[in-house]
Amino acid sequence: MEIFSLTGKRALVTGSSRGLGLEMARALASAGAHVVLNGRYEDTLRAGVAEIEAAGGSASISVFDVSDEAAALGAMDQMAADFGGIDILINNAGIVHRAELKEFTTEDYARVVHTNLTSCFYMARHAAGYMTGQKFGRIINIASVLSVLGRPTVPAYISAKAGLAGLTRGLAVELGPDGVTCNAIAPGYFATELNAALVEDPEFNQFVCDRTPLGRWGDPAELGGAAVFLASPAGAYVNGHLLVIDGGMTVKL
Ligand code: GCO
Repeated sequence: MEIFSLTGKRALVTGSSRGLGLEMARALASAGAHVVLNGRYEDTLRAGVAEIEAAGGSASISVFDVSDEAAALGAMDQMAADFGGIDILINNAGIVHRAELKEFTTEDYARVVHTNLTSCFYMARHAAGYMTGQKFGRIINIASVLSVLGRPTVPAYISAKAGLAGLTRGLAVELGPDGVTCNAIAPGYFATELNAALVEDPEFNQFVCDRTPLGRWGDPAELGGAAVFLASPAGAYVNGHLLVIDGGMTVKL
């Protein structure tokens, strides 16, 4: 459908060798975008490209660690040089560290905030340079239900994701006048590798199923449509929004 078409668009999805990132990359490619997959390991990225190409899509790889600013910005310059610009940036790469507060070190806190929040800031700042020049751009930050909720053992993750919701608003108002929108997607509990330990924990698994009105974990593929919507003409007037995709978890008392 035309309003959901991404034909001709060039997208970078960070952390897209697996999980939510790979599913969003797949969805953007099926809507017609050329998608640059990013991660730290070339082999897994190549496998992702092969899957996308087998489905008739267009994709390539860019190997870098988002926590390395120089490498990340250099890779973005390379992408812009290779494809003539950058239209869509999905800041998806993220890590989690779980520990009781008394054992949670300042180094671990800083590492999570750097990867999950600060890297999104400099990726967006650099992408915005290309996007404002062409008067078109879509920045999509992958936040979390933990942008607005809390739970024990993940204080750095919560801080970073709450900050990302704020960063989204800041960028939305600053870049809007130049035709660039910035929105966030806040996933609930999805059965990804990042959450493998939680899925395998019978008590946590039960908690997620009881707490979620739909009664189950999210399937990573269920995030793709939202990414396409926000990047496509259908989402042209959506700016600064936090789109919660959580099976109803955050509206349940
Ligand atoms: C956790 C999880 C979360 C999820 C997700 C929740 O420990 O609670 O790892 O961080 O990944 O972001 O929506």
